[in-house]
Amino acid sequence: MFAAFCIINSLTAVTLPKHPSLYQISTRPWLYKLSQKYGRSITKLNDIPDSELKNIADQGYNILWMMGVWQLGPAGKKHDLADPGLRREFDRVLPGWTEDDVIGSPYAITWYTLNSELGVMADLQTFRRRVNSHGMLFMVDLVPNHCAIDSPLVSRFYEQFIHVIPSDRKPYDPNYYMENGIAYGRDPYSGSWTDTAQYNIWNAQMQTQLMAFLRICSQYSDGVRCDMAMLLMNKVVNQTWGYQQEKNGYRWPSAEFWKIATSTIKAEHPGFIFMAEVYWGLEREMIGLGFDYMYDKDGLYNALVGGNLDTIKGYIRNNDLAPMTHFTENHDEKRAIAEFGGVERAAAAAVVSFTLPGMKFVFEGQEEGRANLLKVHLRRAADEPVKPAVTAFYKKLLKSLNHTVFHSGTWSWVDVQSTDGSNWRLLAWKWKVGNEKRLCVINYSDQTGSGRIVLPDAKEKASGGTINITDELSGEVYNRNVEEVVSSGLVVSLGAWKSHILNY
Ligand SMILES: *[C@@H]1O[C@H](CO)[C@@H](O)[C@H](O)[C@H]1NC(C)=O
Ligand SMILES: *[C@@H]1O[C@H](CO)[C@@H](O)[C@H](O)[C@H]1NC(C)=O
Ligand SMILES: *[C@@H]1O[C@H](CO)[C@@H](O)[C@H](O)[C@H]1NC(C)=O
Ligand SMILES: CC(=O)N[C@H]1CO[C@H](CO)[C@@H](O)[C@@H]1O
Repeated sequence: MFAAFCIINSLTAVTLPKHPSLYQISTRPWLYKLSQKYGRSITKLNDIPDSELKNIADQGYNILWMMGVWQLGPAGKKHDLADPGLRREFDRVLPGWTEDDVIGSPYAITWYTLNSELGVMADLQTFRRRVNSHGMLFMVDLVPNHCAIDSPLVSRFYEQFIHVIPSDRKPYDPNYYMENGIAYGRDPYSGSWTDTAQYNIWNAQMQTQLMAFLRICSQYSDGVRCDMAMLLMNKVVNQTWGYQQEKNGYRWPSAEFWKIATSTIKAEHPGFIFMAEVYWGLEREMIGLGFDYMYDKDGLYNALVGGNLDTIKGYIRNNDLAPMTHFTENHDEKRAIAEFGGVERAAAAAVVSFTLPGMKFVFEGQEEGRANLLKVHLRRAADEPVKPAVTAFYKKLLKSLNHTVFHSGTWSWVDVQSTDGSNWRLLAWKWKVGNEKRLCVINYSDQTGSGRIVLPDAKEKASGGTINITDELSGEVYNRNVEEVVSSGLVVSLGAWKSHILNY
């Protein structure tokens, strides 16, 4: 969709490859973790040691998404402490939690100014330049559907929010409305998010306000991750709030907000990245609205969680995956090890997800094998040891992925032929750029799978009738007869949930 480009604002020109890698950090919990690690208080962006940023960059990431940098109000934390459902969840995920552990959801933003715990706006600019100086782009959040209930917008601009209709009488339904009649944020399928107030994107002043927030993001970062982006599509607004809109005299707008917003910002900041959190099969419609990357949850993630190989193969073969962002975990999902039921299967899911076209998306802690949930309302997850086997696996995987062939090469599906009838268990594809080739084979099943893979381009690096094929995940080298590999094929056999990334 776009070739490598330069970000004009950054001190160092940063180029983004076609298939980039993104690292997500939950900012305040990460600072808490760093404080423990260094044995001193690290609460400001300015306090973050440069070695930490260098270490992330060295692993090959192109984008650093610092989740939760914007200003919050006291109402969020107060809400979390008062909510019996949340308190029960805190008991479950963080036994022995204290009030200090509750930090308020970063998705209940009062204003787009740096969270005062983290510093002042100038520090955000400095931090962005530090991230850029390590060769990474800097991404922040835009929460376009709602703000915190204690945002100054709520008390000043009633009409910019979805609110009660003229025939409603006090007290308003507390499941949907604040006392003043403004609706809590929600999507068409869930209950209200009672720490937030629902924007009315069909109100012209609200559109102007949201553009102003987006412009702040575009002046202080290189891209935004747009929370629940599809909630602003006119058809979704009508699905959720059609009744209120009609009774309050709002008409379905002729244009989509995102279409205007993305084109305006991209004209001002060429190369600015829009990433959408999006579900419900609406992913591809976001492309037309100007988004560069879409969450691949309903497609790949759910297929991998489900585990049906026909579904997985069908999805991979029948869709253009380049505009999608692939993850096995993020702050909204369980940790991969918990969701996929173990280290082995989570590793197989990671190899599948990160060797496909599109963006590779890793959540901080994943590469340490964390299994305990880090809830957005809390500053820490329950303690658990780092899993050395997972750390070693990610070290090898990230090293292998940190190559032009995966970032800018050409991807193609590869057929696995039968040797003993178990070839259906294996997924295979390859990447190629110039003479660099990688064959990825994943046994995404719970039993050994074998098959033959014909590699017509294996002769390029052969000598003396043989070729060395190196598995970048295990380090093992297979010396094979090249004629055989080219004609009848390379025989591969993988144990349950095992993978190869073969360099040949
Ligand atoms: C929009 O919502 C209203 C109220 O629920 C409904 O009557 C109308 O049919 C919806 N419009 C469309 C095009 O779906
Ligand atoms: C990733 O590639 C960069 C640039 O080639 C290099 O500096 C860095 O050490 C690599 N990291 C790993 C883990 O291989
Ligand atoms: C394969 O690796 C071995 C051991 O490093 C080396 O001696 C041999 O020349 C290599 N063969 C090819 C075809 O590269
Ligand atoms: C190449 C490879 O990984 N082979 C493995 C195939 O699966 C069997 C059974 O789990 C293992 O013993 C092999 O090492």
